[in-house]
Amino acid sequence: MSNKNYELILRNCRLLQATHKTEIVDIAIDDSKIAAISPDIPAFADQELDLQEKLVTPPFVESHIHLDSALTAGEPRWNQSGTLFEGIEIWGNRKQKLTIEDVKKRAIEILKLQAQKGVLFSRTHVDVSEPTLTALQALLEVKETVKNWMNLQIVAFPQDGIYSQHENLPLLETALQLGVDAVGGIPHYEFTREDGVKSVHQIFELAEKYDCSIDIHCDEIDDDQSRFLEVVAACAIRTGLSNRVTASHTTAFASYNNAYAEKLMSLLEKSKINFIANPLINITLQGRTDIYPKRRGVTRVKELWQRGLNVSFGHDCILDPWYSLGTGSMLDVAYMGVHICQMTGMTEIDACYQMITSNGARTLNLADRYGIVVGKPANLIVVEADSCFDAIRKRSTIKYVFNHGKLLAETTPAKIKFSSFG
Ligand code: 17E
Ligand code: FE2
Repeated sequence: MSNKNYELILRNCRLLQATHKTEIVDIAIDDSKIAAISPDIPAFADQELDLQEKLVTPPFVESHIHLDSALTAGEPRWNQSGTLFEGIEIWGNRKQKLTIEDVKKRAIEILKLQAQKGVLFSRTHVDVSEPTLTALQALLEVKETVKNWMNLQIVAFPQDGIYSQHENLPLLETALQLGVDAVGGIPHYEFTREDGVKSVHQIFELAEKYDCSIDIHCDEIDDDQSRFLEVVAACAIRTGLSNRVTASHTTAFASYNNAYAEKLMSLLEKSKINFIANPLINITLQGRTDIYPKRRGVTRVKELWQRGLNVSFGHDCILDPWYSLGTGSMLDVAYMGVHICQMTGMTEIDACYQMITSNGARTLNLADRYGIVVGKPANLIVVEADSCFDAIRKRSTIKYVFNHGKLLAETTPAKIKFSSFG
């Protein structure tokens, strides 16, 4: 018997091995890191917890959210058409009333909601086509405030387009100087196709100048002629920035003809960029100009995944002008993804779990700090399930959230008591 004394040992954890398989192990935690993983750790700990063979995985990664607009649904009015464009118009109105306190309060409320549901890494877009940069200043403060329990990345997102007004480009550059993690864009919303292409080149120049990642809202429209993804992929290949580049949404990819889609896929494979689909929002915002048949409007998730490209799922919105629902639960996101991407096979459902965990971590470039591996920070979640399939099917409760070896949140599953069937 070893005389080693750990701070904490989690006994009987169901840990993921290769796809489908799990094994029961003990996990020892010391000095906020994972100190040992073994079927039976013969040691003492200051504290031990028997997890009774529940699923233990790395935390969820929320790879795409807009915290600045979260919790503003209905202000000043509801989105009647349900389109992206009406959402942008309503937000254009609401954002004139932003204050630092208003943004901070809503953002922290959402981050707490996420943390409680097992998210410890989150990437938010923040609108920087607003002359005071209030939302950005607030979120930079929030990032600092939450840093001990939430790893927050910020993308400077020019919601109104880079070239729609003269001041937008300088505003974007000021945002980068203030220190963000990534630069964003919205090429399909620029006035012309030429402006859209130019905006992508501009974004790459800025990323190189400020040494940051790229995460572009790309082709978020049902227009089969919206083809900025190929420009993003080509720029990624030419600059070599590949794994720091992400194309979010790419909903038009679902409308491209298959001959073009096939050619594009080969380019994407060369580019090795990351993709983020937002199933809850894509199914809601897209298809609005269709009568019947109505498009699903989600990008070719299954095909990208089959080609070995990195795809993650994001929530995108929680109660905002684009989406009046949202719970913060990544299992809800994956559940919708399984359905609208038709990823209902057993390995496909497991892949959808990866799309809310390790694939998101890859997009956010978290390799040094993500995963249940000896030596890494002890960030993990305990799920009331015995497989990833089970977790998504039941959208299980996240029983414990461990952050750097400390219990951050605990949720007790609802108890149901029948009185009588008589
Ligand atoms: N802005 C945008 O351009 N697209 C979205 N899906 C959201 C905001 C939520
Ligand atoms: Fe978005």
